[in-house]
Amino acid sequence: MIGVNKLEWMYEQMVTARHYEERLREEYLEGKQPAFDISAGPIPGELHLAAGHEASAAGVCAHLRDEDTVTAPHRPHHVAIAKGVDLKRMTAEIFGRKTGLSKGKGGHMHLFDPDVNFACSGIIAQGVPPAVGAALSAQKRNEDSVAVAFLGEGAIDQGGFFESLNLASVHDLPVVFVVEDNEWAISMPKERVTDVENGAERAEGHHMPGERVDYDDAVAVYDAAEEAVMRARDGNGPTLLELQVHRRMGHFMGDPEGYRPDVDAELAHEHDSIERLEARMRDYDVDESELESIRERAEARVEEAIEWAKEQPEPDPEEAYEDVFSNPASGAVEGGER
Ligand SMILES: Cc1ncc(C[n+]2csc(CCOP(=O)(O)OP(=O)(O)O)c2C)c(N)n1
Ligand SMILES: [Mg+2]
Repeated sequence: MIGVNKLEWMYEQMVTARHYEERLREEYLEGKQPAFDISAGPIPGELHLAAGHEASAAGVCAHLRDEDTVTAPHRPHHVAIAKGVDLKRMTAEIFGRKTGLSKGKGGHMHLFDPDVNFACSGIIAQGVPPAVGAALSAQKRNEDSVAVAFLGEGAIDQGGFFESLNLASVHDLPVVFVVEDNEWAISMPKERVTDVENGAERAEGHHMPGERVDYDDAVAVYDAAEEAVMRARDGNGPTLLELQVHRRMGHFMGDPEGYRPDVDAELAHEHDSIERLEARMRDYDVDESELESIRERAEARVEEAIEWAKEQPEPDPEEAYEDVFSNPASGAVEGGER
Protein backbone atom coordinates (compact mmCIF):
# COMPACT_ATOMS: atom_id res chain seq x y z
CA MET A 1 0.00 0.00 0.00
CA ILE A 2 1.22 3.49 -0.82
CA GLY A 3 2.80 5.45 2.06
CA VAL A 4 2.21 9.08 3.02
CA ASN A 5 5.66 10.15 1.80
CA LYS A 6 4.89 8.93 -1.71
CA LEU A 7 1.48 10.61 -1.65
CA GLU A 8 3.11 13.88 -0.68
CA TRP A 9 5.78 13.47 -3.35
CA MET A 10 3.13 12.89 -6.01
CA TYR A 11 1.07 15.82 -4.78
CA GLU A 12 4.10 18.10 -4.98
CA GLN A 13 4.86 17.06 -8.58
CA MET A 14 1.23 17.57 -9.56
CA VAL A 15 0.74 21.01 -8.00
CA THR A 16 4.13 22.10 -9.34
CA ALA A 17 3.10 21.06 -12.86
CA ARG A 18 -0.33 22.70 -12.59
CA HIS A 19 1.03 25.99 -11.27
CA TYR A 20 3.86 25.92 -13.77
CA GLU A 21 1.45 25.60 -16.65
CA GLU A 22 -0.89 28.29 -15.35
CA ARG A 23 2.11 30.64 -15.18
CA LEU A 24 3.41 29.58 -18.61
CA ARG A 25 -0.05 30.28 -20.02
CA GLU A 26 0.06 33.85 -18.69
CA GLU A 27 3.57 34.42 -19.99
CA TYR A 28 2.70 32.87 -23.35
CA LEU A 29 -0.38 35.02 -23.95
CA GLU A 30 1.52 38.21 -23.23
CA GLY A 31 1.82 40.20 -26.46
CA LYS A 32 -0.09 37.65 -28.55
CA GLN A 33 -3.49 39.36 -28.25
CA PRO A 34 -5.88 40.63 -29.56
CA ALA A 35 -5.24 39.01 -32.96
CA PHE A 36 -3.37 35.83 -32.07
CA ASP A 37 0.22 36.35 -33.19
CA ILE A 38 2.10 33.09 -32.60
CA SER A 39 5.53 34.63 -32.98
CA ALA A 40 4.98 37.44 -30.45
CA GLY A 41 5.67 37.57 -26.72
CA PRO A 42 8.25 35.98 -24.43
CA ILE A 43 7.40 32.40 -25.55
CA PRO A 44 7.15 32.33 -29.35
CA GLY A 45 5.79 29.30 -31.22
CA GLU A 46 3.29 26.68 -30.11
CA LEU A 47 2.60 25.70 -26.52
CA HIS A 48 0.77 22.49 -25.53
CA LEU A 49 -0.22 22.42 -21.89
CA ALA A 50 -0.88 19.22 -19.98
CA ALA A 51 -3.12 20.60 -17.23
CA GLY A 52 -5.35 17.65 -16.33
CA HIS A 53 -2.72 15.01 -17.17
CA GLU A 54 -0.75 15.30 -13.92
CA ALA A 55 -1.81 12.02 -12.26
CA SER A 56 -0.21 10.02 -15.04
CA ALA A 57 3.29 11.48 -14.72
CA ALA A 58 3.32 11.54 -10.92
CA GLY A 59 1.99 7.99 -10.48
CA VAL A 60 4.44 6.50 -12.99
CA CYS A 61 7.58 8.53 -12.21
CA ALA A 62 7.17 7.78 -8.47
CA HIS A 63 8.78 4.41 -9.30
CA LEU A 64 11.66 5.68 -11.41
CA ARG A 65 15.30 6.52 -10.76
CA ASP A 66 17.51 9.05 -12.53
CA GLU A 67 19.13 6.32 -14.63
CA ASP A 68 15.77 5.14 -15.98
CA THR A 69 14.89 6.61 -19.37
CA VAL A 70 11.68 8.51 -20.06
CA THR A 71 10.45 9.77 -23.41
CA ALA A 72 7.44 12.05 -23.71
CA PRO A 73 5.46 13.59 -26.56
CA HIS A 74 4.61 17.22 -27.45
CA ARG A 75 2.76 17.77 -24.11
CA PRO A 76 5.71 17.07 -21.84
CA HIS A 77 5.94 19.45 -18.87
CA HIS A 78 4.22 17.32 -16.21
CA VAL A 79 6.35 14.31 -17.16
CA ALA A 80 9.59 16.33 -17.22
CA ILE A 81 8.83 17.76 -13.78
CA ALA A 82 8.04 14.35 -12.25
CA LYS A 83 11.18 12.84 -13.84
CA GLY A 84 13.28 15.53 -12.16
CA VAL A 85 14.33 17.61 -15.15
CA ASP A 86 16.06 20.82 -14.04
CA LEU A 87 13.17 23.29 -13.85
CA LYS A 88 15.25 26.42 -14.37
CA ARG A 89 17.04 25.17 -17.48
CA MET A 90 13.79 23.69 -18.81
CA THR A 91 12.08 27.05 -18.38
CA ALA A 92 14.98 28.86 -20.05
CA GLU A 93 14.58 26.43 -22.96
CA ILE A 94 10.87 27.19 -23.23
CA PHE A 95 11.67 30.91 -23.26
CA GLY A 96 14.30 30.27 -25.98
CA ARG A 97 17.27 31.35 -23.85
CA LYS A 98 20.93 30.48 -24.22
CA THR A 99 21.18 28.65 -20.88
CA GLY A 100 18.22 26.42 -21.72
CA LEU A 101 18.56 22.63 -21.81
CA SER A 102 19.24 22.76 -25.56
CA LYS A 103 20.69 26.29 -25.64
CA GLY A 104 17.27 27.67 -26.54
CA LYS A 105 17.10 25.84 -29.86
CA GLY A 106 14.64 23.09 -28.96
CA GLY A 107 11.71 24.91 -27.40
CA HIS A 108 9.00 23.39 -25.25
CA MET A 109 8.46 20.25 -27.40
CA HIS A 110 12.13 19.30 -27.52
CA LEU A 111 13.35 19.22 -23.95
CA PHE A 112 16.37 17.02 -23.41
CA ASP A 113 18.08 16.39 -20.08
CA PRO A 114 20.77 13.68 -20.09
CA ASP A 115 21.28 14.07 -16.31
CA VAL A 116 17.94 12.33 -15.72
CA ASN A 117 17.62 10.56 -19.11
CA PHE A 118 14.63 12.54 -20.32
CA ALA A 119 13.71 13.50 -23.87
CA CYS A 120 10.57 14.55 -25.69
CA SER A 121 9.55 15.26 -29.26
CA GLY A 122 6.84 17.05 -31.20
CA ILE A 123 6.53 14.11 -33.60
CA ILE A 124 3.70 11.82 -32.52
CA ALA A 125 4.89 8.41 -31.20
CA GLN A 126 8.48 9.42 -31.98
CA GLY A 127 9.63 8.73 -28.42
CA VAL A 128 8.40 5.13 -28.41
CA PRO A 129 11.13 3.39 -30.49
CA PRO A 130 13.97 5.21 -28.66
CA ALA A 131 12.53 4.07 -25.32
CA VAL A 132 12.63 0.50 -26.61
CA GLY A 133 16.23 1.15 -27.66
CA ALA A 134 17.10 2.37 -24.16
CA ALA A 135 15.49 -0.76 -22.72
CA LEU A 136 17.46 -2.97 -25.11
CA SER A 137 20.64 -1.18 -24.07
CA ALA A 138 19.90 -1.76 -20.37
CA GLN A 139 19.23 -5.43 -21.04
CA LYS A 140 22.46 -5.88 -23.05
CA ARG A 141 24.45 -4.18 -20.29
CA ASN A 142 22.83 -6.28 -17.58
CA GLU A 143 21.59 -3.16 -15.82
CA ASP A 144 18.28 -3.09 -14.00
CA SER A 145 17.20 0.29 -15.34
CA VAL A 146 13.91 0.58 -17.20
CA ALA A 147 12.50 2.82 -19.92
CA VAL A 148 9.07 4.43 -20.05
CA ALA A 149 7.49 5.85 -23.20
CA PHE A 150 4.61 8.29 -22.68
CA LEU A 151 2.34 8.87 -25.67
CA GLY A 152 -1.14 10.17 -26.38
CA GLU A 153 -4.08 7.93 -27.34
CA GLY A 154 -3.92 9.62 -30.76
CA ALA A 155 -0.56 7.89 -31.34
CA ILE A 156 -1.59 4.28 -30.71
CA ASP A 157 -2.36 3.62 -34.36
CA GLN A 158 1.12 4.61 -35.50
CA GLY A 159 3.26 1.93 -37.14
CA GLY A 160 6.23 2.77 -34.93
CA PHE A 161 4.11 2.06 -31.86
CA PHE A 162 3.14 -1.44 -33.08
CA GLU A 163 6.71 -2.23 -34.09
CA SER A 164 7.91 -1.13 -30.67
CA LEU A 165 5.38 -3.32 -28.86
CA ASN A 166 6.45 -6.27 -30.94
CA LEU A 167 10.19 -5.81 -30.43
CA ALA A 168 9.76 -5.22 -26.70
CA SER A 169 7.68 -8.36 -26.38
CA VAL A 170 9.94 -10.60 -28.49
CA HIS A 171 13.00 -9.62 -26.44
CA ASP A 172 11.25 -9.25 -23.04
CA LEU A 173 12.57 -5.71 -22.80
CA PRO A 174 12.31 -3.63 -19.61
CA VAL A 175 9.96 -1.00 -20.97
CA VAL A 176 6.57 0.40 -19.97
CA PHE A 177 4.32 2.04 -22.56
CA VAL A 178 2.09 4.68 -20.99
CA VAL A 179 -0.81 5.93 -23.10
CA GLU A 180 -2.43 9.11 -21.82
CA ASP A 181 -6.01 8.93 -23.02
CA ASN A 182 -7.58 12.39 -23.01
CA GLU A 183 -10.02 11.29 -25.76
CA TRP A 184 -8.79 13.94 -28.20
CA ALA A 185 -6.08 14.13 -30.83
CA ILE A 186 -6.24 17.85 -31.58
CA SER A 187 -9.92 18.02 -32.71
CA MET A 188 -10.34 14.29 -33.45
CA PRO A 189 -12.23 12.21 -30.89
CA LYS A 190 -10.76 8.79 -30.15
CA GLU A 191 -13.86 6.79 -31.18
CA ARG A 192 -13.70 8.09 -34.74
CA VAL A 193 -10.21 6.80 -35.47
CA THR A 194 -9.42 3.89 -33.16
CA ASP A 195 -11.04 0.46 -33.16
CA VAL A 196 -10.65 -0.18 -29.44
CA GLU A 197 -12.33 1.74 -26.65
CA ASN A 198 -9.68 0.58 -24.23
CA GLY A 199 -6.23 1.11 -25.77
CA ALA A 200 -4.66 -1.29 -23.26
CA GLU A 201 -6.26 -4.09 -25.31
CA ARG A 202 -3.49 -3.53 -27.86
CA ALA A 203 -1.30 -5.45 -25.38
CA GLU A 204 -3.15 -8.70 -26.05
CA GLY A 205 -1.91 -8.98 -29.61
CA HIS A 206 1.64 -8.65 -28.35
CA HIS A 207 1.40 -11.08 -25.43
CA MET A 208 2.11 -8.58 -22.71
CA PRO A 209 0.01 -7.38 -19.78
CA GLY A 210 -2.23 -4.40 -20.48
CA GLU A 211 -4.16 -2.37 -17.95
CA ARG A 212 -6.39 0.69 -18.11
CA VAL A 213 -6.73 3.06 -15.17
CA ASP A 214 -9.72 5.40 -15.10
CA TYR A 215 -10.77 8.56 -13.29
CA ASP A 216 -7.49 10.53 -13.24
CA ASP A 217 -6.62 8.69 -10.06
CA ALA A 218 -2.95 9.18 -9.13
CA VAL A 219 -3.03 6.43 -6.51
CA ALA A 220 -4.51 3.89 -8.92
CA VAL A 221 -1.89 4.93 -11.48
CA TYR A 222 0.79 4.49 -8.82
CA ASP A 223 -0.39 0.93 -8.12
CA ALA A 224 -0.58 -0.08 -11.77
CA ALA A 225 2.80 1.47 -12.54
CA GLU A 226 4.42 -0.21 -9.55
CA GLU A 227 3.59 -3.61 -10.97
CA ALA A 228 4.65 -2.64 -14.50
CA VAL A 229 7.96 -1.07 -13.47
CA MET A 230 8.81 -3.95 -11.12
CA ARG A 231 8.03 -6.45 -13.85
CA ALA A 232 10.38 -4.60 -16.21
CA ARG A 233 13.12 -4.18 -13.59
CA ASP A 234 12.95 -7.85 -12.69
CA GLY A 235 13.57 -8.83 -16.31
CA ASN A 236 10.03 -10.03 -16.99
CA GLY A 237 9.28 -7.82 -19.96
CA PRO A 238 7.08 -4.95 -21.07
CA THR A 239 3.65 -3.71 -20.01
CA LEU A 240 1.15 -1.41 -21.69
CA LEU A 241 -0.84 0.99 -19.52
CA GLU A 242 -3.61 3.28 -20.69
CA LEU A 243 -4.48 6.06 -18.26
CA GLN A 244 -7.57 8.20 -18.41
CA VAL A 245 -6.67 11.88 -18.15
CA HIS A 246 -8.50 15.03 -19.15
CA ARG A 247 -7.35 17.94 -21.27
CA ARG A 248 -8.39 21.00 -19.29
CA MET A 249 -7.26 23.43 -22.00
CA GLY A 250 -7.22 23.55 -25.78
CA HIS A 251 -4.91 21.36 -27.84
CA PHE A 252 -2.49 24.27 -27.97
CA MET A 253 -2.67 27.72 -26.45
CA GLY A 254 -4.83 29.83 -28.73
CA ASP A 255 -6.96 26.86 -29.83
CA PRO A 256 -10.52 28.26 -30.13
CA GLU A 257 -11.90 24.72 -29.46
CA GLY A 258 -14.92 25.23 -31.73
CA TYR A 259 -15.03 21.44 -32.23
CA ARG A 260 -15.42 20.67 -28.54
CA PRO A 261 -18.85 20.43 -26.89
CA ASP A 262 -19.12 22.65 -23.80
CA VAL A 263 -20.09 19.65 -21.72
CA ASP A 264 -16.80 17.92 -22.59
CA ALA A 265 -14.73 20.85 -21.34
CA GLU A 266 -16.88 21.03 -18.18
CA LEU A 267 -16.31 17.33 -17.56
CA ALA A 268 -12.57 17.82 -17.87
CA HIS A 269 -12.70 20.37 -15.08
CA GLU A 270 -14.88 18.16 -12.89
CA HIS A 271 -12.36 15.31 -13.18
CA ASP A 272 -9.61 17.11 -11.35
CA SER A 273 -6.77 14.73 -10.52
CA ILE A 274 -5.39 17.13 -7.93
CA GLU A 275 -8.67 17.40 -6.01
CA ARG A 276 -9.00 13.64 -6.17
CA LEU A 277 -5.55 13.16 -4.68
CA GLU A 278 -6.25 15.75 -1.97
CA ALA A 279 -9.29 13.71 -0.95
CA ARG A 280 -7.14 10.56 -0.82
CA MET A 281 -4.57 12.36 1.33
CA ARG A 282 -7.23 13.50 3.79
CA ASP A 283 -8.13 9.82 4.20
CA TYR A 284 -4.52 9.36 5.29
CA ASP A 285 -4.94 12.18 7.82
CA VAL A 286 -2.64 14.57 5.98
CA ASP A 287 -3.86 17.91 7.32
CA GLU A 288 -4.67 21.06 5.36
CA SER A 289 -1.61 22.94 6.59
CA GLU A 290 0.64 20.26 5.13
CA LEU A 291 -1.13 20.48 1.76
CA GLU A 292 -0.84 24.25 1.91
CA SER A 293 2.88 24.17 2.66
CA ILE A 294 3.49 21.78 -0.27
CA ARG A 295 1.56 24.13 -2.57
CA GLU A 296 3.52 27.15 -1.33
CA ARG A 297 6.84 25.38 -1.85
CA ALA A 298 5.81 24.33 -5.37
CA GLU A 299 4.66 27.82 -6.30
CA ALA A 300 7.86 29.42 -4.99
CA ARG A 301 9.95 26.98 -7.04
CA VAL A 302 7.99 27.77 -10.18
CA GLU A 303 8.24 31.53 -9.68
CA GLU A 304 11.97 31.26 -9.09
CA ALA A 305 12.46 29.23 -12.28
CA ILE A 306 10.44 31.66 -14.41
CA GLU A 307 12.14 34.70 -12.96
CA TRP A 308 15.57 33.14 -13.55
CA ALA A 309 14.72 32.10 -17.11
CA LYS A 310 13.53 35.57 -18.07
CA GLU A 311 16.84 37.07 -16.95
CA GLN A 312 18.85 34.71 -19.15
CA PRO A 313 20.52 35.92 -22.37
CA GLU A 314 19.14 35.16 -25.83
CA PRO A 315 21.28 32.83 -28.00
CA ASP A 316 23.71 34.54 -30.38
CA PRO A 317 22.47 34.40 -33.99
CA GLU A 318 25.99 33.34 -35.09
CA GLU A 319 25.49 30.11 -33.09
CA ALA A 320 22.27 29.17 -34.89
CA TYR A 321 23.81 26.23 -36.76
CA GLU A 322 25.93 24.94 -33.88
CA ASP A 323 24.75 21.66 -32.27
CA VAL A 324 22.10 21.28 -34.95
CA PHE A 325 23.87 18.68 -37.11
CA SER A 326 25.42 15.69 -35.36
CA ASN A 327 28.44 15.58 -37.65
CA PRO A 328 28.25 18.24 -40.31
CA ALA A 329 30.40 17.73 -43.37
CA SER A 330 32.94 20.50 -43.56
CA GLY A 331 31.44 23.58 -45.09
CA ALA A 332 27.82 22.50 -44.49
CA VAL A 333 27.27 25.20 -41.93
CA GLU A 334 28.63 27.90 -44.20
CA GLY A 335 26.44 26.61 -46.99
CA GLY A 336 29.32 24.87 -48.82
CA GLU A 337 29.39 21.39 -50.30
CA ARG A 338 28.25 18.46 -48.18
C1 LIG B 1 3.79 11.99 -36.94
C2 LIG B 1 2.92 13.18 -36.64
N1 LIG B 1 1.73 13.32 -37.24
C3 LIG B 1 0.94 14.38 -36.97
C4 LIG B 1 1.36 15.34 -36.09
C5 LIG B 1 0.46 16.54 -35.78
N2 LIG B 1 -0.08 16.40 -34.42
C6 LIG B 1 0.41 17.09 -33.39
S1 LIG B 1 -0.37 16.73 -31.94
C7 LIG B 1 -1.41 15.64 -32.71
C8 LIG B 1 -2.46 14.91 -31.94
C9 LIG B 1 -1.91 14.13 -30.81
O1 LIG B 1 -2.92 13.56 -30.06
P1 LIG B 1 -2.57 12.63 -28.87
O2 LIG B 1 -1.48 11.69 -29.28
O3 LIG B 1 -3.83 12.03 -28.36
O4 LIG B 1 -1.92 13.61 -27.78
P2 LIG B 1 -2.64 14.83 -27.02
O5 LIG B 1 -2.38 16.05 -27.85
O6 LIG B 1 -4.06 14.52 -26.89
O7 LIG B 1 -1.94 14.91 -25.71
C10 LIG B 1 -1.12 15.56 -34.07
C11 LIG B 1 -1.86 14.72 -35.02
C12 LIG B 1 2.63 15.18 -35.48
N3 LIG B 1 3.09 16.06 -34.60
N4 LIG B 1 3.38 14.10 -35.75
MG1 LIG C 1 -5.06 12.71 -26.88
